[in-house]
Formats: sequence, C-alpha cells, structure tokens
Amino acid sequence: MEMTLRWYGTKFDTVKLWQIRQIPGVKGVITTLYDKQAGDLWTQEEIAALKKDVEAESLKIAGIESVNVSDAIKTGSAQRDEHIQNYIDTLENLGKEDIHMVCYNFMPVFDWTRTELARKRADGSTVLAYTQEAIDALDPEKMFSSIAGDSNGTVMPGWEPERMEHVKELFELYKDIDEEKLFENIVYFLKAIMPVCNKYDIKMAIHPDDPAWSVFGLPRIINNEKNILRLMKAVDDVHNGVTFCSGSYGTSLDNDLPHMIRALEGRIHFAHVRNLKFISPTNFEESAHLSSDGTFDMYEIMRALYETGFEGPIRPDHGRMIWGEKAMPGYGLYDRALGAAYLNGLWEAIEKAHKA
Ligand SMILES: [Mn+2]
Repeated sequence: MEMTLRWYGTKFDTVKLWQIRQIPGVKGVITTLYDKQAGDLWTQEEIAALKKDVEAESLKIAGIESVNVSDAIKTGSAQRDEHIQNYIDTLENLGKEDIHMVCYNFMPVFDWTRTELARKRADGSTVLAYTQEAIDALDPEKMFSSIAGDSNGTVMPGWEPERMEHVKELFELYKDIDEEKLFENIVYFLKAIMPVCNKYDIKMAIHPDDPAWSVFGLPRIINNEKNILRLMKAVDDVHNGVTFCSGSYGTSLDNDLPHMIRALEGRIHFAHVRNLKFISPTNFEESAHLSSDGTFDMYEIMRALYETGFEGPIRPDHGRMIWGEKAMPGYGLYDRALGAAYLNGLWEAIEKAHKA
C-alpha cells in the first residue's frame, strides 16, 4: 500500500503540502481540480499545473478523488453522452499525465450525508455525526443550509453551493430513477469508459454510498457486498474497481468489512480507512482511527487488505477536529496525521508478523 492524504488544492485547502510531506510515510496526495463541475472537461494543461504544484513539494499525485459523475450520467438524461465524452477525454488527459487511479461515486443528489459537522465528544474534540432521527425530521431542501453553516467557511465535497441551489430540480430529475435504473446507468457509463481506462491503465474506484441506505427516498446501489460484487461482475474488467471506504460501508452494521475486502480481492484500487463509534445502529459518530475509540477492528481491516495483496493508495479518512484547528470538517491536518501514523504502524506489524 501507499500511504497518502487527501488534498483539495492550493486555493481550497487549509492544509499545506509541506505539512503533508512531514507526516511520516506519506509520499503522495489524492487530489482533484476542486472547482470543476461534474460533466466538465479537464484539460491536460490544468492537470499538468496541478501535478507541478504537488511535485514542487516533493510529493506525487497518487490518484484523483474525484472526477465527479454528472447527474445527467446518473439519470441517463439527454446530456449524458456529451458528459460521458468529456469524462473519456478527461481520463485520456489524466492518462497522458501518468495518473492511474480515479475515485468517483454514483450517489444521487447528495454526496455523503451527515446531520452534524461538529458533534462534541467527551475529550472536547469535534466530529461529524449522523442520526436517522435528524434526517427523518429534515426537509431535504433545507439539508444544504443546515450543513453549510457548520463548515468553517469551506466548501464541502459534494455540497457545492452551485449544485445545492438547484436541489429541488435535482430531486425532480431523480423521481423516476429506481435502483435498477441507476444500476443500468452506471453499467452504461462504465462500458463507455473502459476502452480509455484500458489504453492508459486507469483504475476506476467507485466510492460507496454514505450512509449505506436510502436517504430522502433516493436510490442507493453501492452499499453492501452483494451489490458491489454485482457491479464488478456486470463490467468484469480490472479497471472497474472499488474504493474500499470502511467508514461508508461500515455505516451499516450488517456489512462485515474484512469479509468484503476479501471478497473484492484484486478489485480494490484505493482504500479509505477510518473508524466509527455507534451509539445505536442509526446513530453514529466518526471517532479517532484507533480500534478502541470506535466500533471497528482496524487491525482486521488492515490485515484483510494486506492478505489480499492490496497495493494501491490508502488514506486515513475524516479526522476529528483537535488542538484548536480550523479546517474543513473531517479534513484537518492533525487527526488525519495521527490516523496515517496509526495505520502505518498496523501495517508494519502485520507485514513483519507475516514475514516472521
Ligand atoms: Mn470515504
């Protein structure tokens, strides 16, 4: 595995590349052109400029998170083929710049959903949290304003104000899209992009839905072992792969995370490893990475990745906000650095135990 940190670019991230470089074992970042809208074309010049920024600090781009998929592609509307062509051209330009892993998701309307961005824990740290009760009491059109007030002035991924202004129309767009239709549309998309992925060896890595169940009646299809294996089989090409996000699949306690990793052997191209603390099955908060601070056995998750020969980029995921830091919720420097150090420690121990 290759330890990385997510970085949103010079213009958007409170965390600096030189700080990331000082985290032991981190040699690369997972980044994006954050001001692109889904459906836009990324030019080779823009990608080269991003790469130059990263390499100037002696880091490398280990992959892109994300090249977002437009609602036209997800719903199969009239603009779909034009957006797919832009996606193909974007992949071509990434390939020419020697970038070989692209994370994306296929969630309708909202990216991940949390109901609190700064729940205070006993130690004074704050974390993102989710309760079904809060969702059930909320008008989905108000979701954005309830999230935006809490984000320390940053733009949260998947919650871009430009999109959220049209949230009512977005819901309208999805009104006839059920799980089967959404599945058909993702297969259509993947089949269209596989040739360019094969040409440049670009591994597509779908991020799971978060939480792993339907919110506001919207369909969810990337949420458990059966459904992700169905997608792997529907487009049976190694370039059709997975971002294994423990904190997203893990929102459902029915998902056996180490078992899923083993079932997906060879198709996991990127890993987000973080922990959740469950108060009840529908009320959870994002804890520190350490097993004992949350609900998951992080050792077993890392062992499953090791034993299935995982070689891709990995990153600590959302961290707590600690030590007075002000940053995008989940994406401060300090707790993610602690997470990276912890995951590196687990990996070293697992590797040495195997070799002994
Ligand atoms: Mn994730």
